[in-house]
Amino acid sequence: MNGKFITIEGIEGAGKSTQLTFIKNYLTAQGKELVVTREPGGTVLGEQIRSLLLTPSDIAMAVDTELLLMFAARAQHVAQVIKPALDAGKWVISDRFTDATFAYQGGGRGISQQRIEQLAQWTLNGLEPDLTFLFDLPVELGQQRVLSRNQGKDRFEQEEVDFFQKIRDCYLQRAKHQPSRIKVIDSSRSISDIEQQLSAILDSI
Ligand code: Z5A
Repeated sequence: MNGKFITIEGIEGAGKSTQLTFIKNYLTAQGKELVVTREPGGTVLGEQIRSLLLTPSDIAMAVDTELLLMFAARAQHVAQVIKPALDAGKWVISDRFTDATFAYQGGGRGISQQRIEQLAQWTLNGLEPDLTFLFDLPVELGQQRVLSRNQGKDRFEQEEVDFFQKIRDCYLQRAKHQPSRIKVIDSSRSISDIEQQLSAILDSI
């Protein structure tokens, strides 16, 4: 039997890492065999590409370069980690996947959704998450939460509020068009409220 593929999405500071731990513990307690991974990254090669993508640099990265690097990392991730795990009946939880490309490189950078769709068809061969949690909150609240962590900003985190607003809008638009797969979670609520909502959804799949 094939395993399930769950992805976690949202703007920065939405609480993905926080809730990833909850989801992992919840499913492990049910005896599911899990692979927990992330994008960009998830493989040795993918983590090297992640470093190229996230490290701030004086050299401006062309938007198409950014898009192709995301898909290069993803092609390796799917071939080496995601597909073999699902074929072996394991559950895969990925912190971000292709919805992030539609939101960040599409909504944020302005690349057409059609162009991204072409790359998705080429590299994914029909692979789609069974369930996606979209952690949603106002951009300013997400930024406040990230600031309170007191870490340096990566290349994306250096962008302005307007960039993240476009990303949030694009994510919500995708959720509106695919409501059975993409579940919107109101991340401005308390961690325990969110956990209750997540467990109810996880129990239903
Ligand atoms: N990217 C892209 O452009 N295209 C793509 O295709 C892909 C990715 C796959 C790396 O992502 C970057 O890659 C990302 C998009 C781009 N850039 N950005 N921005 P990442 O996922 O590694 O990085 P991130 O989005 O910046 O994650 P993050 O900042 O770590 O956010 P988070 O994981 O969602 O938040 P958190 O660490 O769980 O929570 C933030 C703080 O809030 C923390 O102190 C928590 O304790 C607190 N928190 C969490 N939930 C709550 C609630 N409910 N109440 C109060 N406080 C809370």
